[in-house]
Amino acid sequence: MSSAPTALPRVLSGIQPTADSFHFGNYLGALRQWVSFQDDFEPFFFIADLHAISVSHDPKKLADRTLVSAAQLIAMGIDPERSAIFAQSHLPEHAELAWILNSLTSFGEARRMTQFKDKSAKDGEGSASIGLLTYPILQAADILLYRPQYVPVGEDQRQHLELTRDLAQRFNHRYKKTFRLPEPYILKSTAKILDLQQPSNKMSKSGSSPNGIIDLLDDPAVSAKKIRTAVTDSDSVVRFDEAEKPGVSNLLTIYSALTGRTIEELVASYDGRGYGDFKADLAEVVVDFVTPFRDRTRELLDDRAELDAVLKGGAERAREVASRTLADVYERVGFLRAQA
Ligand code: ATP
Ligand code: LTN
Repeated sequence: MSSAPTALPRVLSGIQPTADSFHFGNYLGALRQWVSFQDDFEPFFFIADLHAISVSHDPKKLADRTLVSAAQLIAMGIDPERSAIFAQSHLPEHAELAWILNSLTSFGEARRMTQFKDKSAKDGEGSASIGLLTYPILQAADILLYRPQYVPVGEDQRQHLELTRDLAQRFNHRYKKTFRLPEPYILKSTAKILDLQQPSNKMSKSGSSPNGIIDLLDDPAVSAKKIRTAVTDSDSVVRFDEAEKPGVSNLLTIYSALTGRTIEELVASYDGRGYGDFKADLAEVVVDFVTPFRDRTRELLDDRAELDAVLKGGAERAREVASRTLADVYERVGFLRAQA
């Protein structure tokens, strides 16, 4: 069985269940790398439902979105036999370690995080939740509990990974070496997929307009139309130039990532052909990718008992590791040991 002890280095990552579907930014920026890490690492992948409530959320949708997230992970190739797939809220260890790390983090350090600044600017910092402020500290706990070597994420998470390393070092220094310093794994070419309508911004569940984001579970015909109407520029030359042609370059990045064809090859094959053909072909590539993905996700959602079993098994495997790390931490911090 895959739950047998293994000497492989670990990989860990998480994603929030903040929407009804993942999008191409999530997939190309992070999730695809999760899939390929399964071969040579012991993988832990979780749905960050505790993080999802740090901004306003609909409690009636959270559980369903957690299940849809798990189904999508499996549909894209995360194999429950090899990877522990679990819901963050099923392991109290995450919140427990977060509390301890809260006590090691300064207020100024948390407040400087770009994501906090961006997300709290919307309604004013004074009304942002403390959960949004301490979000990266919970993320550090998520990671450090498993002592992973790599954390595959998109570019927007780099700063949170740096804080995680700082906190690990601080704890190791103040108490005793306990945590491994994790390395972010950020694939440069797809680290930041852009909004199709506003290619100055990243594609995002919370920030993109409906036409700027391609959801993996969207109707494929709708996704095709979004590609065909993506913002480009007026010179009609297919060329990769992120500064001058961010819209076209973003489409080239997506095209190349989905087909394995290099950017140079694509640029050469659309030489002199204009944007119409280019967008129509990419639309087809996207449809061919999302159609089986959507069908598989639906099939998985039809077997609720099986999904529950996957999450239960994943949580058990995760707990074996997380509870051991947390016990070390409690001992090192100096808490009185509870008697059995
Ligand atoms: P939200 O807008 O609600 O913050 P999000 O769309 O940014 O959500 P997350 O759940 O925060 O999605 O991110 C999941 C993973 O996807 C992270 O590793 C993140 O770095 C990556 N990611 C998100 N958006 C992009 C993007 N546009 N390009 C590349 N990677 C991305
Ligand atoms: N903040 C991450 C989600 C996340 C995560 C983690 C990623 C929560 N905990 C631990 C990697 C490791 C995001 O993608 N927005």
